Amino acid sequence: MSFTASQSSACQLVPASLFLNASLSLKGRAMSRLLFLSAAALLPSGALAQEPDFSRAAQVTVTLSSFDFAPSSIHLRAGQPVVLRLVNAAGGGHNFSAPEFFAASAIREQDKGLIYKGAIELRGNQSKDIALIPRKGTYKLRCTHTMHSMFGMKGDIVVD
Ligand SMILES: [Cu+2]
Repeated sequence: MSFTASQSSACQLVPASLFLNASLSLKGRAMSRLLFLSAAALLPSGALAQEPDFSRAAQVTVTLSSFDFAPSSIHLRAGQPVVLRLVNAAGGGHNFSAPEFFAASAIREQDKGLIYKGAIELRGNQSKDIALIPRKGTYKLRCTHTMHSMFGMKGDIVVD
């Protein structure tokens, strides 16, 4: 910026610069509001794009008992949303432990808390639903409760 002749007439310069600042900040505010609005408009669709529609997902029931998974070989389609319904038919607790499977899958946001250290715990006669999108692979499944897998409580999950 160069101040030449106008520098002497400060009384004219000051209001002009105030006006300029005011119009700039108005523009800035309008611009940030516009950016905010477009960001807000993007958020819901972005969230939808990330969170798939599980309402029409196939449901696959896995029954846990002492000491078995039924079926012991779970077959899923890669990339297809699915709701795993885990049903503990036993009076005692069991878990559905498949750390590699869960790590490879896209878990529905609200269900992430069901998994602790790669396993879903079920008290006696408890059921839990977990929605996810599995990734191609073969994964080990077992119950990590003491001796349960030795007694036969193990299986696999085949995703193709
Ligand atoms: Cu068990």
